[in-house]
Amino acid sequence: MSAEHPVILLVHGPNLNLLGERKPEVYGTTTLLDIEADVAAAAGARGAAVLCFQSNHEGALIDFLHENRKVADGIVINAGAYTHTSVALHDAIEAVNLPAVEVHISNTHAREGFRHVSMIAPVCLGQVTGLGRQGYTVATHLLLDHLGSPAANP
Ligand code: CA2
Repeated sequence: MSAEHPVILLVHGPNLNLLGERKPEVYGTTTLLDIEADVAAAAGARGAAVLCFQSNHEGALIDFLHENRKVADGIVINAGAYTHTSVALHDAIEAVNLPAVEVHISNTHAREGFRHVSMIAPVCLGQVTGLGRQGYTVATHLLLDHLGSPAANP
């Protein structure tokens, strides 16, 4: 953990390992690896490092946050469907006491009613939803701005 070289946890929840394989009309053709590379590039240009993690299991996501709470400065998280259901993930984000930005590739507010509710939004700085792949870059910069990390040199 350091102000000069912050560490960001990039966390993905269930089914997001399959990005790019199906439902391009909703999630585009970007893969999870593409997204991880985008975030690493945006963070790297500002001297930050990224630890990436994806799981289809709620407890594994929580364990990852706990295990890395002392090395990390902030979180970018797309919790997938757990966004809408997981009180445990809400509590974990609160418990690790790190600033978090919630990301969704699709515009969850333009979809089914059950996707309009986020259990984790109250413990996040904010939500970036519906901006596709670019939302992650926006979220990364928002988080680094919040952490006081200097902008990249042009
Ligand atoms: O838009 C998002 O990023 C979501 O977090 C994606 C979640 C969904 O449950 C949220 O409501 C919004 C689902 C990810 C499912 O990923 C798939 C990947 C490939 C094929 C089908 C689904």
